[in-house]
Amino acid sequence: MHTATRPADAARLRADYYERIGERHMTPLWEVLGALVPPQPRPPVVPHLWRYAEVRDQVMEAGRLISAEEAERRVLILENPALRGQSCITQSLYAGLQLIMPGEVAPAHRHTQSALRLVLDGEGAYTAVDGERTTMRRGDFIITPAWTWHDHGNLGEQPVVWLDGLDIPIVRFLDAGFAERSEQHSQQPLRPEGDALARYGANMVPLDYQPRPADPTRVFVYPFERTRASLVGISHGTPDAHHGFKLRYVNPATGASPMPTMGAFAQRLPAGFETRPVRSTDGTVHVCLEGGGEVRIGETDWRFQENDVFVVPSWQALQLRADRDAVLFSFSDRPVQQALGLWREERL
Ligand code: GTQ
Repeated sequence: MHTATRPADAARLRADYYERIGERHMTPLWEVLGALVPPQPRPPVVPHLWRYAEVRDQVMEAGRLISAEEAERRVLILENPALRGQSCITQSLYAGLQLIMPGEVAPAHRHTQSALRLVLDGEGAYTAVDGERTTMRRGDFIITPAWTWHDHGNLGEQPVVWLDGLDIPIVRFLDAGFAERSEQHSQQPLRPEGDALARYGANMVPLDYQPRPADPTRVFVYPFERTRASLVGISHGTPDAHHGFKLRYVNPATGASPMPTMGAFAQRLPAGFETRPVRSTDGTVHVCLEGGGEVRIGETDWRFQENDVFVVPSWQALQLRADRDAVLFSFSDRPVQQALGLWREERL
């Protein structure tokens, strides 16, 4: 005869069972399935905005506490408030503010992590990538693809600060990180400044250059002057309701993102323009380069101005309003998601 198990007994039986299978390093899927396969993204990440005017003094203070030499890279990591201690701004992206003082060198090294820089404050610094230097000017977007040698230096008289964006969490997740320091403290220039841009960044490439689809671009600087001119050049007619006037940076030889793991974007919002809410699966870091306004992420509103950095978690609606003509830079893991067939966007 069938006897119904009382709920309390059932719970005890299960708890006992979980404990016994646990001893063999097994656990029941049915307790976690909803969290493992959620109906839509539920990132642990929270939206956040770092006001440059509020953090600048503390960034400069690092310049008195440690040298670039000793630090190797003198950077304040922008940690997502919900992921403290994990050195990341979203689950897949790292961001930080790097400072280099006049006369300093951040020594040459290379790693399998890809890096991008967005120059924010000060003049006179350079980044060298595989033997070529580029002078860092405000708004310039500079890349150091995986395994390229890079060092930074400051030949000017002002402290220079830029935003670093790296795919550190992706490489960590994949356990695919390698790094090494160069014997050359500061790379000996092999080519004059501007060589890569002339060869690969002027709608032409060398005759025998045949990049593979996922190769990073040899163009390692996208000067802000050019980006800005393009944004102004497309600012006739009606802005896109969700994005304003927005372009994505590409590897000019392939049309793919400049580096395989991170995509980057520049957008212009005319004064008074308000975007309609849009959400996408790529959590995104934004930087205000010009102007200012208001940003709404999910339910939170912030005012932003020049050099402020904010992070939008996956699948949270983003809405922007410009008080003054605004130019924003942003980056995300979109190319990874697109390569895997995962990327989605919803225009609300
Ligand atoms: O400039 O090479 O923010 O290696 C973190 C790791 C910057 C860099 C970072 C790095 C760098």
